[in-house]
Amino acid sequence: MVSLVKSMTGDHPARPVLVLSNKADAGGLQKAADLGVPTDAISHKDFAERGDFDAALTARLAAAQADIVCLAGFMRIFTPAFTEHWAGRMLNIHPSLLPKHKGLHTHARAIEAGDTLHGCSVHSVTAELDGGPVLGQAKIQIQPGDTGESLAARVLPLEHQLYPAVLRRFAAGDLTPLMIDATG
Ligand code: NHR
Repeated sequence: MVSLVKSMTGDHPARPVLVLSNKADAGGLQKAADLGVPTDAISHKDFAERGDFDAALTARLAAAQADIVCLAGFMRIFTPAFTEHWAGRMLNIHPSLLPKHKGLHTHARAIEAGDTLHGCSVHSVTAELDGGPVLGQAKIQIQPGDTGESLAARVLPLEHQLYPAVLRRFAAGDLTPLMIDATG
C-alpha cells in the first residue's frame, strides 16, 4: 500500500483518495495518514452478512470518488455483488505465479510442490478467488534450502516493484500483462 501511495506522484495518471481497512488498528492506516492520504476503517464485525459489509465499503469508496480499488493485504472475501460493481476497476497482488497456488500459505506450498520458479502476480479481482485475469507477474528462482520465510523475503521487494508498475499502466488504460524476470 505504501509503495502504491508513494508511486502516485508527478505524471502518474492516478492519485490516492482513500486508504480503507476492515481493522481500525491496521498499521497501514497510520502510515497512510503520515503520507497525507485520507483513511477510514469499517469493521466487518459490525455487519451480520458479508453483503452488507461489502455495501458499506462501496458506499465509502464512492464517497471518496474512487475510480480504482487496489487490494493490499485485504483478507475478507467479497460477495459477487461487490466484485461485479467494481469489475475491471479492482486489482489485487497475490504472492504466487497464478494460476498456481491460489489462497493462503503460497510460499511454503510452492516449495512443497517442488516448483523451481515462484513470484507474485497482480490480477483483476473477480468473484473467483484469486482467479481474475493476470495483469503482471514477477518471477524468481527457488533455491535449494529455501524456506517459506526466505522465499517470502525475496518476493516482497518484487511485490513493491510490480504492483506500482502495473497500477501505472492500468490507470492509463493499458491492460497488457507486465512480466518482470528476476530469475537472474
Ligand atoms: N474476493 C473475491 N471475490 N475475489 C478475490 O479474488 C479476492 C477477494 C477478496 C480478497 C485477496 C486474496 C489474497 O490476497 C482477495 C481476493 C482472503 C482470503 C480468505 O480466505 C482469500 C484470498 C484473499 C484474501 N479470507 C477469509 C474469509 O473468510 C478470512 C481470512 C482471515 O480473516 O484471515 O474471508 O490472497
